[in-house]
Amino acid sequence: MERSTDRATLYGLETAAREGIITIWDRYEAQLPQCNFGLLGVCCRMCLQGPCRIDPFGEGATKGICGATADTIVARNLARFIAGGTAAHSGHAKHLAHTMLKMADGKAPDYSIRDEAKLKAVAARVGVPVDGRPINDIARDVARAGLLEFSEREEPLAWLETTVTPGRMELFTKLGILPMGIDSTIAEVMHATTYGVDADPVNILLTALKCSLSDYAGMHLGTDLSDALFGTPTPRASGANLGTLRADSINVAVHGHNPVLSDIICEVAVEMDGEAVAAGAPGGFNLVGVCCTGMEVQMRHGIPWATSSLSQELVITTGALEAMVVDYQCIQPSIADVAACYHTRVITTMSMAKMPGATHIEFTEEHAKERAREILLLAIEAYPKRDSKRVDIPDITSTAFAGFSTEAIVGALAKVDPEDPLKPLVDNIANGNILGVCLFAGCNDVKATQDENFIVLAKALAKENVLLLATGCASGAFGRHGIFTQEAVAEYAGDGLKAVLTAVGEANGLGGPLPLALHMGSCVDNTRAADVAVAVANYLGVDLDKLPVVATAPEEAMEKAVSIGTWAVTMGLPTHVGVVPPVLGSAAVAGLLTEGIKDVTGGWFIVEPDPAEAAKQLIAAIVERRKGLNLPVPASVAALD
Ligand code: BF8
Ligand code: SF4
Repeated sequence: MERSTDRATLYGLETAAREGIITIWDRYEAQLPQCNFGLLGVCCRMCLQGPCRIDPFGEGATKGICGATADTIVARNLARFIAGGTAAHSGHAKHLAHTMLKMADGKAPDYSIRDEAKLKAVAARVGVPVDGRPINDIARDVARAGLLEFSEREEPLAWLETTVTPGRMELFTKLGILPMGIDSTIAEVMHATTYGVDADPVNILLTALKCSLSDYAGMHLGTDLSDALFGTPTPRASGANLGTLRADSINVAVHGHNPVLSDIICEVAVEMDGEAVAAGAPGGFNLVGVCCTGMEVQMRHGIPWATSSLSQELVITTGALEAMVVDYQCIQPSIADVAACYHTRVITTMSMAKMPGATHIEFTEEHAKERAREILLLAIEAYPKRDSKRVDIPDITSTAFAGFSTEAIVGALAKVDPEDPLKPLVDNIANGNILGVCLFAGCNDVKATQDENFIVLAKALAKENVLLLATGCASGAFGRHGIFTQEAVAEYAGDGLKAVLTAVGEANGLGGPLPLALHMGSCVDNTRAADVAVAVANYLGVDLDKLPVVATAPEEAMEKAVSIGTWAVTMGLPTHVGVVPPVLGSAAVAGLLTEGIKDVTGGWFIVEPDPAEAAKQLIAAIVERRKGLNLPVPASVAALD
């Protein structure tokens, strides 16, 4: 199997091999063959009498020591995966709520409300009084309302109830999966799946769906608070890929997820640029992003994005990186080992995310700029130790348009129809110029050739006039392969999609189309796409499970991607995954996720590693939805059936 389709990654891998650096791909190969019990999800380690494993062929043990079946074990493992993803996303949101609260109380002087309109809109939505109040008072109440989402309450989560369709709320109530607290739902999954509690796979899956709705609410909260604190993104051009590192600059990578750190680093790097020049780097500081925090600063500041989680080690093997500053999530512990072979400083910043071999500078909101300054001084200190003979930056960069928040998309549509902004989108879906909408999300996974599934799928769907939205590492794949450009529209879009993107782009003074896909932000920002779908559903007066909207995580890897995929299905969307999740050890669980659930939520999982085949199945799902709404199906698409 090829390791990547990205030229810069392949270039970096050659450098790594030459330098004797071990990367994630080498470690993956060293793990092969991986344990089939684990791959099938039938290994249980939930008590000390185990580990137990079930023989999927029915020849060995058919039950664990306690009597748990493969169905129970697979469902329990999946539920805990989803709880892990939920904890990560909502922990990120909780962090932002604390930041906002400290800011409102005057304890975090380096933060402010940069988007008052967004804060007020969120406040009004969740029932916080707005009129005539000082902005910090509104912020304090919104932050407190956000924190209240975590513990057990008597009413449904505000960030769920006020952001989904009425039909979904009715369904969640009917199914008994309405979460009453984010942390309490995570705890409920842990309780239900511990020794001797829930053995019914269907019931376990329902608890898992409930948890995924907490994930959704936590993510929505995270995006809302980030926008209020740091600004709601607006479209802007930036660069993508490893070629965005500069030999003449002090290169600092911000890596992880939360803009609480990376946004301040951006600000302080500008203030300290003269010091970087004085240290001998004519280009001053050059900040680049890695993973989702990279997306946060790309969306808001146009900071170039260097690479995604899978290829993070290769930012260091350019030999030109002075510091990799990390917060949390998707950070490989191996980066400290790779950095040890260079002059690069790895700087951890969060008390919950430390790493042997790294320097820890605790980042506190009370002293944000001061800490950012300390961090950047370490980068300046590292710069003279750079070995210029080992600098090997691949000269590979693509242009990437980013910044398509929901507000930005609605704003762009308003240039076409100021009275009724959603109308141009809805009309073009109705007339078939846009066949449907597909949200691309999720990771790169070392088990798939990097970016291949993303790009094959994107081209196949765009050709059939599917509007493409992207977040997280999907945005990474699209960015480095030139999908976020106007040129890609000419090359890959079907005629209907091309016409719509061009009409909207021209109405917005772009002198051409919008990019082929709309970069909506980091992984946590997936609810921006849900907001667009909910707005369209409410506009049409139908529920989400009727819309020709699908989702895909074609190279998913992390627990977070599984929890997102699960809420997408719970919201009623057909959702593709390209890496087979560990559920095949239970035909019952696999069947429920890919078929049975369709009758419950309207959504279902499509598990298909072949991207060309996945494209056909996603188009078929869109066509089925169009027929359900009595919308025309173009003959060319009908012929694909
Ligand atoms: O949260 S897409 S590899 S970087 S988990 Fe991680 Fe997956 Fe990337 Fe962002 Ni999301
Ligand atoms: Fe084995 Fe049951 Fe313990 Fe799991 S919970 S390890 S199946 S005895």
